[in-house]
Amino acid sequence: MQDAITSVINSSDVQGKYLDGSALGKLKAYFATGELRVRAASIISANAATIVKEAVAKSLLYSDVTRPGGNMYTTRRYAACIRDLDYYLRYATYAMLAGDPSILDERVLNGLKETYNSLGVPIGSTVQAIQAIKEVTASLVGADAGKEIGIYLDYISSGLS
Ligand SMILES: CCC1=C(C)/C(=C/C2=NC(=C\c3[nH]c(/C=C4\NC(=O)[C@H](C)[C@H]4CC)c(C)c3CCC(=O)O)/C(CCC(=O)O)=C2C)NC1=O
Repeated sequence: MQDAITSVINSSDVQGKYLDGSALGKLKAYFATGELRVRAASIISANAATIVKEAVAKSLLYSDVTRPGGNMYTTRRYAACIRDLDYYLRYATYAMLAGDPSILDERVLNGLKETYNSLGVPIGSTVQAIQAIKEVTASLVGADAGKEIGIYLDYISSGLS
């Protein structure tokens, strides 16, 4: 896992240089949004279960996936789906705090698409639910912080697609 600081320093070190203007700009932006991101993480952790529940109500409930024959049908599979969405929100929150998506590649997306395909988990519906999480979260944390967490929820969505 990397964060905004190690990522900028590593790439300067590879070139044997001090941080240049663009590297320093990245760090500046990271520090300037630090408080915003920490505050958002605290609101998200206090409301994670509600966020996931509302997102599911907005996107998946009463759709084909929850009906008999759907991939979320039966309590076990419904619970697996909720658990997956909770993983996405938690790891997106970690990535937002780090200011870097590498943790998502390493711990979430690695092999996920193949797992979903082999279990028949519909990726389109999953992406819809992740987008609903984005909306519900933004309405709780505010537009600016919503944009920050949105970057990493979108990263998961594109990684799955
Ligand atoms: C932290 C990293 C991590 C991730 C991301 C993860 C995902 C993950 N989700 C799984 C299953 C699953 N995932 C879903 C999810 C859904 N079905 C739907 O129709 C919805 C659209 C969607 C929810 C949005 C379901 C229903 C299963 C169970 C499928 C089955 O066993 O038939 C499985 C297979 C093993 C299991 O059932 O636990 C994995 C590995 N596991 C991990 O350790």
